[in-house]
Amino acid sequence: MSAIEVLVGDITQLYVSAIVNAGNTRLTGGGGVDGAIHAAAGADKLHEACAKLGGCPTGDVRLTRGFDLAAEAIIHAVGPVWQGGNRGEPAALRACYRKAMALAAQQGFESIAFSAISCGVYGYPHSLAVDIAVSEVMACFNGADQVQNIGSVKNVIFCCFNEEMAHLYLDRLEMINVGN
Ligand code: AR6
Repeated sequence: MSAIEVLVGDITQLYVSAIVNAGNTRLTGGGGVDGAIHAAAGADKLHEACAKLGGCPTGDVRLTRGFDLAAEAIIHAVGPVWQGGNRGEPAALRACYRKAMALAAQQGFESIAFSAISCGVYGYPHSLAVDIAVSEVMACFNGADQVQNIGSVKNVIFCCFNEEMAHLYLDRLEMINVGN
């Protein structure tokens, strides 16, 4: 049985196999959730691990250990900067979710918690980003065409920093349930 949950809280505190960071192409750390994850994981250790990866293109993901986090691993996703929606932003954001799920399955992870990639300083409209997040994860669970099988992944958490964001996820999930 697989499950999707929506939580309000600090992603750095979650006991899961992997948390998904919203990073930048240099993987150098920054503000927002990225800064919080670096601080909680141990900034020096995580910086060193990220430096070895040589960056990550937009729409892609990279893996590091979780170091001092409760989470075993960190999947660093690089979401798009919102530029109006016609510069490949939806495809790049979809790719982040799809690749994070595929990487989690490949690693044999059971639980994965996503931050709201691109929904902070990168300015992605929240409801559009939530649509993509939910539909990509659902497609993975449903084994839709061209979407990697989720294998070991049993539990997906959408970790939100506030109630408003959580409601967007819950509304979207409810719409899907009603439609089925
Ligand atoms: N736990 C869960 N969610 C959080 C936390 C936390 N501790 N802190 C913030 N959020 P952002 P982006 C939410 O700006 O838009 C960085 O500098 C936040 O409320 O962190 O992808 C990177 O280095 C928002 O909903 O990521 C990049 O340069 C969501 O996390 C750039 O920001 C993502 O907001 C990436 O920007």
